[in-house]
Amino acid sequence: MKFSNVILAASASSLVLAAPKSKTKRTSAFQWFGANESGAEFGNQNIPGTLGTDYTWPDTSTIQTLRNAGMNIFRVPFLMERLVPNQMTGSPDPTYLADLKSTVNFITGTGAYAVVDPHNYGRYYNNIITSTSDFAAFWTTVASQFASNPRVIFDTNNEYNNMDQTLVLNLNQAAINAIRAAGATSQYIFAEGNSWTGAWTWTSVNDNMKQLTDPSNKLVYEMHQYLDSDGSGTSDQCVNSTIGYDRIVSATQWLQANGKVAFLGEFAGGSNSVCEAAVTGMLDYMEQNSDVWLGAEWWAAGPWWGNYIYSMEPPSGIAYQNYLSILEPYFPGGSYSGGTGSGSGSTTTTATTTTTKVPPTSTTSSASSTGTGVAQHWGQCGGQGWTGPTTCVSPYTCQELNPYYYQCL
Ligand SMILES: *[C@@H]1O[C@H](CO)[C@@H](O)[C@H](O)[C@H]1NC(C)=O
Ligand SMILES: CC(=O)N[C@H]1CO[C@H](CO)[C@@H](O)[C@@H]1O
Repeated sequence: MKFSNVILAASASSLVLAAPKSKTKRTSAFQWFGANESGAEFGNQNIPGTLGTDYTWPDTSTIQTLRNAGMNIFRVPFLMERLVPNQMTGSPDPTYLADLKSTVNFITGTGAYAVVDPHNYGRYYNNIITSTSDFAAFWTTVASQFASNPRVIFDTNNEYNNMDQTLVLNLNQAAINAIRAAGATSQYIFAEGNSWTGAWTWTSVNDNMKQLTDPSNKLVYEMHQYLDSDGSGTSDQCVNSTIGYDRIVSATQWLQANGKVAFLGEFAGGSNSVCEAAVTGMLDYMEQNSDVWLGAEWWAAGPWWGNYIYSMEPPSGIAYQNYLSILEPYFPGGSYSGGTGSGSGSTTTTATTTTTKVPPTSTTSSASSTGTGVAQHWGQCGGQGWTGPTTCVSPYTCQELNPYYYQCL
């Protein structure tokens, strides 16, 4: 999402009641689930800008809170111009680099993955990056700093858009080659596509991205998907309760047809029942296709979000209050047990394990929950492959949201 598009929609009723915790305890099919940790990319009209005024770094204590809840991946956006000023072939700014490393090392020190995200939309000082060799030089610099940390993930760039399609392909390939040549051979690389890397337009825009090659075979396509009418992630209203599923089906089929895997690097929804159904419908469909979907990341946490409609920042972000308990069942390391009805997302279930699924061989499906009985409000109650309860606790009824997901509403 473009920061300039963000609507700080402070809702008068800012703390809507959290949805009851209702999902039954089960194992997530995802390898990763987490949040963007926004801050260091703020103030992009002020380069380099001043720490504490124009930008900030994520708060490690709130990252720890989300980590304790079971999240195991955090995306750290930053600006290329602040890290490597003046020219992409230049040297890193020592202070900004040290702060980036400190944030990344904190995250990976908890056992989670840190996504190093140049939040630049394929641009450097507002000009589209056209030199693959300069871009490769930038990635040589960055990757060499993190080459020895296996829990770092390199995200080539945030949301390429309005660029030549072959250029987007070539920039990604240049980044991959540079990262591997810098000695970072064990880490995952996330490649983003054109048109803001949207899942809903992936097949029509980014088909050529299947040509990317990675000598380490740890390439993951990062897609983003918002559920408001224009897909920009600027409204707390979702199109309808199935829009999450609707918008990722074609990309899912593309991944399967081409033997690729993906990560949903940005998604969110407003704190209301339509969006909650759309979000859970999308995530359930992704889990059922976990051969190609490795996980997802909420947009966004970060200390400066205030009343932002999607803020996942503990303790008072509206999404933290409303969505954490809804998302917890999808956390890979979590031991979510649900059912306490205690409301806000204050549950802390310490995650100590990390799965090690390697793409693209996983065939895990979460749709095989055993069990009979009655599903709770918001719980899944049907859908292709579902073997769990199909009746709902009174007064809720089981409603088909899509062929893969029926929910007690
Ligand atoms: C939701 O909106 C999408 C896009 O307009 C549409 O294709 C889909 O059928 C809608 N779903 C429902 C349940 O109305
Ligand atoms: C999922 C998510 O929140 N992604 C965001 C990560 O941070 C960048 C920088 O602000 C945003 O542009 C992304 O939308």
